[in-house]
Amino acid sequence: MPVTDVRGTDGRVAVTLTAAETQVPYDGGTRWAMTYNGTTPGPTLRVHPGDTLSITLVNDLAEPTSLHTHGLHVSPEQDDPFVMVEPGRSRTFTYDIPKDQQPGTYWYHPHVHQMTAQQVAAGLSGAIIVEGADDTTLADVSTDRVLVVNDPPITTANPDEGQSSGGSMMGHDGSMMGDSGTDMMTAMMGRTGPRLLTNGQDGVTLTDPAGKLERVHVVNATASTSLRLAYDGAQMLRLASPGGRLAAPQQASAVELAPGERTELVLVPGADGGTLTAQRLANEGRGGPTGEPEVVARVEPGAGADTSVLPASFHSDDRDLFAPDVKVARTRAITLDGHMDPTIDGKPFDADTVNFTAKEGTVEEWVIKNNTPMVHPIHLHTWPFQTEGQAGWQDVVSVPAYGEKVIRVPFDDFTGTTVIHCHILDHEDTGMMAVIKVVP
Ligand SMILES: [Cu+2]
Repeated sequence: MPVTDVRGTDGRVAVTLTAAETQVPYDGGTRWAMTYNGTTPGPTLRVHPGDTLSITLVNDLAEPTSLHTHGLHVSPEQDDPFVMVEPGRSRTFTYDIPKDQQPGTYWYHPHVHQMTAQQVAAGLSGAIIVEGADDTTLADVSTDRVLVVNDPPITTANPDEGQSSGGSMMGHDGSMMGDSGTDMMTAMMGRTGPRLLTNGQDGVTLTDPAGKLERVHVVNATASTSLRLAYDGAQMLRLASPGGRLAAPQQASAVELAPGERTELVLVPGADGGTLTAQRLANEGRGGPTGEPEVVARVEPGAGADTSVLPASFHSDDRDLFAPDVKVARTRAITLDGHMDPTIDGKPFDADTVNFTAKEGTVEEWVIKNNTPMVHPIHLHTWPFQTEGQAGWQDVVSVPAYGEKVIRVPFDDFTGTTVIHCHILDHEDTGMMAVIKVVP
């Protein structure tokens, strides 16, 4: 089933997304999924900086759901992780996409504390592509694709049915269940499905005239799995970090994406095309590869030939937050603790407690220290940041087991209250989330 595009006119993009349990086509039959408008992933929303994006979320699920526009630099009032839509209800969310929003690949998904992992794993996700001037040039020389990768349960019915009523009980495997209805092993390791799917299928086939450049926007929409992408065609070029375009395309032999992260790649086909694969990385210890590489996309040469070339440079936000002249208003030490019950600074998530207060217009340095044997990919809403030693902008930072990462966050443009959390969504659901308030 192809992923549909939603575009707007005159600076307005409007869409209704109906979340529901659906049977979707899979492997010659069907499988159970949670879908937006009957598909997983949901439609790709294509917007421009300065646009108004209006999403009416209709909840036809049997449980609350919500909406988060991951990576967009929009106000916490508009992208509010505390607003839920109850079953049978609907709500319209309006997002004013700023004029300085970096063109790139973003995504939307539910953000319901204690249920985010199961809803995202079940298929509730879709891409948001912010298009700028370079996208017009790129569209002339490449074929644009959106590849949403996830690893849902492959099943005929809701695997969490009857397991989310609270209290502790025994899981399918005999292990104890926590309050969110998830067995403790899953809560600790993060849930995975049996196969990586791309746009809901076991890999997609991309056919174009021989030599045509394939530009792929890849979203890691898994609930808990970091991925290593590799390509065996002639060449793979990385055009963007998760938070926006790089100044120039970079040749890459592999690209790692934490859960929630995105990339934009150009696949240069060889004479026989090429195959883009993803290998899962462990959430424990050194985060090494586990299992075999799985097919994301096969590039197959079709009729005709194409010799287009990529632009040598792009518009990018080239601010360097680690430059010597950047004034750091505050340095904060943040610790990731707990193994069975992961926490931030030792405190489990409480929506009514502000954990961090920052001042609008300042740059903060966060030293994030991980005291656990697992990798934690930490995501901050609203404000993209830079990570020491990494190119470009990010909105997720993977902090290695017993290691630390340093990020710098510019709290530009908005005040308000939002969250930081682990994007191993089972960790978010069990408490590895904190409230941040930005004040004038
Ligand atoms: Cu985590």
